[in-house]
Amino acid sequence: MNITLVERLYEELLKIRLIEEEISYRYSEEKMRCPTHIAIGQEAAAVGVCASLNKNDYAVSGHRAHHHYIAKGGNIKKLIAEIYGKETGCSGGKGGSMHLIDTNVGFMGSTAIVAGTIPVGVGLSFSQKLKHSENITCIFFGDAAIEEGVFYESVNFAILKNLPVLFVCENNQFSCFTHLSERQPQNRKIFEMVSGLGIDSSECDGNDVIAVQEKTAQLVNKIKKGEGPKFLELHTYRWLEHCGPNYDDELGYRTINDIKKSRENDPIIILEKKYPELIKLKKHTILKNLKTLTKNAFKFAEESNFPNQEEAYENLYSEKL
Ligand SMILES: Cc1ncc(C[n+]2csc(CCOP(=O)(O)OP(=O)(O)O)c2C)c(N)n1
Repeated sequence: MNITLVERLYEELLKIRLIEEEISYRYSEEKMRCPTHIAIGQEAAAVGVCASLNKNDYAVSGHRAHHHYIAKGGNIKKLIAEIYGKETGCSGGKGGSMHLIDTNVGFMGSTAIVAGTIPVGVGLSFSQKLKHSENITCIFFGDAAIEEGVFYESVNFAILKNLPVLFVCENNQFSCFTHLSERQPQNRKIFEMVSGLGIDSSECDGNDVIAVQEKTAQLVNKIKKGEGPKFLELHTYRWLEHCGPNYDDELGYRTINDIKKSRENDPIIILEKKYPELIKLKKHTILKNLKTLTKNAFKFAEESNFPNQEEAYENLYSEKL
C-alpha cells in the first residue's frame, strides 16, 4: 500500500481517538450538555470508508457520528463548538453531538432517529443520479438500523433506480445493551440476509483500516461505473457505554472476554503492527500536531458565544407560532 495513504489513515485514526478521549475526559465539567455517543473502537470503519470517498461524495450518519464527520473532513473546531452548544458550531449550536453537518466536505447530516438518515441518503443519491453527477452517497448506520422498516424500503428503492449509493452497516453487535443474538435469529449474517433483497453485499473486518479502505475503494469504483448500490457490513466493537463518556464493563451485558478481545483488536494497534517502522518514525510528530489541533478546538469552543435567544426559532423545521 502507498505509504502516504498509510500515514494519512493512521493520522485520521489517531485524530478521532484523541478527540473522542478529550470529549470523554472533559464531559464531567458539564459544559457539554448534549448526549454524546462516543466512537472509540470504531474509528477504522469511518476512516477506511471515507478514505475511498472524495470531498464531493456525500455521507450521512446517525446518532454516533463524530468519527464519520471527522473522517469525511469535517471542521474540528465547529464539531467541538457544536457539542458545546455554541453559535460557531457546525449546526449553529442547536443540534449538538447527534446533529452534525458540514456541507463544505459533503457531510450532509446526522440525526438521532435510528435509520432516519437512510432514506435521506437515498434521496441524495437519487439527486446525484438525476444530475448525472460522478459522485456517490455513503450512508453510515449501525446494526440496529437493519431492524427498521425504512431500511428495506430504502434499499429496495436504491436497487429499483440503480442509485449510486453505498450502505455501510457498522456492526458493533449491540443496540444499546441488547446483543444481536437477542434481537435477530441465530446464525444470521446481516450482509447475507441483505443480499436476499437483490443488492450486492459483502462484509469486512471493520477494525482493519487497510482492509476497509481497500474493500470500499473496490465498491466505490463499481458504483461510480454505474453498477448500482452496494451494501457493506463492517465488524467492529464499541468500547465505551452506549451513550456517554464512561466505560460500562461492570454492567455485565458484555462478557469480559469480548471486552478483552476488542482491546486486542484496537484499530490503531492493528495498523501499528502492520507498519511498525513507518509509525515509529511518524507517531511523535503526528501526535504533537493532533494535540495542538484538539487543544485549539476546545479553546475555540469554550471562547465562542451561545446562540442569541432571538434566533432560537431560526433554521428549524417548524415555524414560530
Ligand atoms: C427509531 C428509534 N428507535 C429507538 C431509538 C433509541 N435508540 C437510540 S440509539 C439505539 C441503538 C442503536 O444501535 P445501532 O443502530 O446498532 O448503533 P450503535 O449505537 O450501536 O452505534 C436506540 C435503540 C431511536 N433513537 N430511534
